[in-house]
Amino acid sequence: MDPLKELFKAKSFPVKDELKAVTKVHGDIKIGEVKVSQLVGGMRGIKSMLWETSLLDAEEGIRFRGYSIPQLVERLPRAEGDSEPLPEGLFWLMLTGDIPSDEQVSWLSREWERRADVPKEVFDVLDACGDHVHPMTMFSMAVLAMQPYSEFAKKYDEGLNKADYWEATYSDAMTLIARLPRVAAYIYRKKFHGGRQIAPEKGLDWAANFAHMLGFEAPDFKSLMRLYLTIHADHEGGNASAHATHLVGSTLSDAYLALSGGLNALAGPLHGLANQEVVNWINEMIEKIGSTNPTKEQIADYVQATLAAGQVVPGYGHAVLRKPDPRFTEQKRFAEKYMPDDEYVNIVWKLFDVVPGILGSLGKVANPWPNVDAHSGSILIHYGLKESSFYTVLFGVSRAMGVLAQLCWSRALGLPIERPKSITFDNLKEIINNQ
Ligand code: CMX
Repeated sequence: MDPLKELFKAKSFPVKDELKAVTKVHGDIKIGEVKVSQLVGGMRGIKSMLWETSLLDAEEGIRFRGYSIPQLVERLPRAEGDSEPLPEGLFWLMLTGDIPSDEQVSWLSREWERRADVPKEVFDVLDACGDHVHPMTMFSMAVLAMQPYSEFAKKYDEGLNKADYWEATYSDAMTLIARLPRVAAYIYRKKFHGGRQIAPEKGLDWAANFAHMLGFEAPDFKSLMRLYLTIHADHEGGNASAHATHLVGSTLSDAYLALSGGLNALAGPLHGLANQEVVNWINEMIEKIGSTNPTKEQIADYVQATLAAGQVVPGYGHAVLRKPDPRFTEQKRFAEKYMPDDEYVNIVWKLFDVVPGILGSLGKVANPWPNVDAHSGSILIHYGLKESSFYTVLFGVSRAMGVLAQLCWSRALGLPIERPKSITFDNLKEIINNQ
C-alpha cells in the first residue's frame, strides 16, 4: 500500500467508528433551526453536511485542517528556491490532517507524474469541440471522457464490498488529479495557441509542470501556479462546486462523474466563472474610459453604471465571508512582491478602494469586500495569460484537490446518499399560518 493511502486508512478508520458512536448517542441533539428566509434563500448558513478538509469562518476566512492561508504559506513544503507552498502538500494535509514532510511531498509529485497519462480519446473529444465551446465545458467533458477508466465504477460492477469503497475512490482521485493539468493545458493550447501542444516534463512538481505545459517557463509564474493551485483548492463543503461534487458523489457516482458535476457548478458566473467576468468587466471599463490609469472617480462612475444596469460587480461579495477574502489578500501580497507597478494590477487595487464603499451604501449587500476572483486574472495577465475564458479551468484544476480529498473521506466514513426535504409554497404558507 502506498504511504499516503496507508496514512489515510490509519486516520479515517477510527473516525468512522467514532462518528457512528457519536451519532448513536447524540443523534437527537439539534444543531440549529431552519428559518423561512433560509428555506427560500438558498439554504444560506444551514449546517447540514460533514466536510473534513476545510472550514470557513465569516470573519477570518478559510482554514484547511485548522491552518489559515498565511500559516500554510509558512509551513507547507516548497520547491527549492521558492517561497510559495506546493499544492501537493495541501492535498496531503487535507487528506490526512498532517503537514507532510519534504520527502512525502516529493513522493506525491512523482506518484502524480506516474499516473498522469491521459487516454487518447480524451484528446479526441477535445479536438472535436468547435471554437465556440467554452473551455469550462471542454474541461467538464474531458473529465467525463475519462470516466470509463474509473476503478470505482469497474470494481462496483464486479461486486465491491462497502468496506472497500474508499480504496477505489482514493485511486480514482489520485489519477484524476494527476491528469487534470495535462487536460487543462491541452484545452489552453488547442484554443489559444493553434493546437501546438507542449509535452509534460519529467521531474517537475505538479504546478510547475502545469505551467510548463501551458507554455510559461518564468520561475515567477511557476511560483504563482503553486500559490494559485493551493489557495483555490477548497472552501468548506457548502459552496456550489463542493456541494455539487458531494451531492453527485453521494449516489455512489464515481469521482469522475462527481467532479464533472462540481465543475459545472464552478462554471457559473456567481461562482468560479467570476474570475473571467472580473477581467472582462475591467477590460470594458478600460475601453469605455479610454485609459489604463483611470481615476477613482471614473471607476466609481463605472461601478454605478454596472449597478444601474441591474448587474453584479464581479469579484465582490460572498455568501459566507464578511471581510476581505484572505485568498484576495494573499494574491495581493504576491503582486506587491512581483509586480507592484503593473497598471492592470493597480486597477484591481483601486477597485478595492472604491467598490466596498459603493456596495456598502446599497444597504442590501451582506459583504461588500473582494473575493478570491477579484485579483487572480490581473496577475495572470501580467505574465501574458490573457485569455479570460480559460481562468475558471485553472480554478477547477485546483478545486479538484479539495472536493476529491473530501470524496475519499465521504467514502471512508460511509456517508449516505444526500436527500434533504423540499416543500411547496402552499406547504410553506400552511406552516406559517399554523404558527
Ligand atoms: N454586486 C452587486 N450586487 C451584489 C453583489 C455584487 N458584487 N453581491 C451581492 N449583491 C446583491 C445580491 O445580488 C442581492 O441583491 P437582490 O436582493 O437584489 O437579489 C443582495 O446584494 C444580497 O445578496 P448577498 O446576501 O449579499 O449575497 P449572496 O449570498 O446572495 O450572493 C454572491 C453571494 C457571491 C453570489 C454575490 O455576492 C455576487 O453575486 N457577487 C458577484 C459575483 C462573484 O464575484 N462571485 C464569486 C464568488 C466567489 C466564488 O465562488 O468564486
